[in-house]
Amino acid sequence: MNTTVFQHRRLHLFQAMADNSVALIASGKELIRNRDTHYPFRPQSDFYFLTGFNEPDAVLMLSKTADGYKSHLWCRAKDKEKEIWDGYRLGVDAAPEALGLDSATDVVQLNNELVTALADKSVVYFSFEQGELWLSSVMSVVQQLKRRVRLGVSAPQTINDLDPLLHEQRLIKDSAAQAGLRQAAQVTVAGHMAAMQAAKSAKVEYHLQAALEAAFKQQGASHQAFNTIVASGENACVLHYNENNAPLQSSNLVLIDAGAEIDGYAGDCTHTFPLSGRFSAEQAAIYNLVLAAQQAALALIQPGTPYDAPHQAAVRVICQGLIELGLLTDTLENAIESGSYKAFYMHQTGHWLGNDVHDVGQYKVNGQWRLLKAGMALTVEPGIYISPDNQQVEARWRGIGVRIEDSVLVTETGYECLTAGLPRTVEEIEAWMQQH
Ligand SMILES: [Mn+2]
Repeated sequence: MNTTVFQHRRLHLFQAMADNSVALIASGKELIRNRDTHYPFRPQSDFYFLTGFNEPDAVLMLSKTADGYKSHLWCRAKDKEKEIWDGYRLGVDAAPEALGLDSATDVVQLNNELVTALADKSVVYFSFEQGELWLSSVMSVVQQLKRRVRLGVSAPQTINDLDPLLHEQRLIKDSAAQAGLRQAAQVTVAGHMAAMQAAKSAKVEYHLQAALEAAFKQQGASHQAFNTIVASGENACVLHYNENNAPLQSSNLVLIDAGAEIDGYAGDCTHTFPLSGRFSAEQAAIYNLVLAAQQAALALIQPGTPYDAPHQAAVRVICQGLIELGLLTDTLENAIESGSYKAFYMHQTGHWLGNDVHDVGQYKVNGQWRLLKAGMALTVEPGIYISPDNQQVEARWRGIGVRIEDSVLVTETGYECLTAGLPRTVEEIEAWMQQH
């Protein structure tokens, strides 16, 4: 493994840490699914971001003192017997060189060795999001150190949240993160293409899921970045639908929201298309309106734009369009002001994207929407969902749900669409499905 990227990231974090401080970052534990069967393990993103190390039961410690910066890892020791059953372990001896760290010891020593590690330090950082993991063990170490005060030992006086420091760093993607997101997005697009290709023969929603996820796996995805949504017809009006088991009807649209995770980076893309290969007039009208809203939002993606502005632009286009189609009886300004459009569009237009599909980083700073900056990655995903129970609209509109989502990277001059390559207009989709 090339450790340069991770060493550089750790250096960046060291520089942001207080003098005479220690940061603790855990990879996480394997979770039991039932009896002796586990969920697939995936390390905590913060840990993986700083180490590139994939094993459970590991803890990274960054220690910043007058003597300099030191990186230490607690990890599982080699164990021939356990490795026969559960697989390879890097082990304590190989870890420092393999991961570019100063030292490593057996994770069973963690609690003992923490006492020495925290002695005479002023500040301890850990993720407050994972506070329950750390609070009691760190406080127990602090108490042990306080009892040694007569020996001239001092205990840390401050416990700080690591999340703001590390998550601001993760928010601005370095070149390795940008490359990772690009790759995850390309695999994600290939999966969506495979699902479109499968539409001709698919009988049930999960047939499309199988084609999509097979393409992900074929191209090296380690996981789905989140549970795949394959929502045909009115199921598209359930935002996080993932039963994916309804029989397909050719007169319906299908909304597929899915992303491949590859090398710790998430893809995220939503595509909506007609199973028959042809949009009905109503389906095309809603689709075109969502696409226009997405284009209005995308047009604002550039450094200096407030985070919320693309959402406001999408809302305005959707309100105007719903009024013109007779779906919303309201004035434009009143629809926006009162939020009456939320019967059709009830979510935000996007989120940060990175190691996590809903990635870390503040959306507001000092109560103001933050300004977009080169290196940020986000999704742009407006939608319209007409409930099958909506008695306010003509029956021909009910049960139509459309979302169009792309992942973008903010550049110095605008944005790069990471999920480009899917047919996106009504004409492009119909032509593509004719050809395939
Ligand atoms: Mn999304």
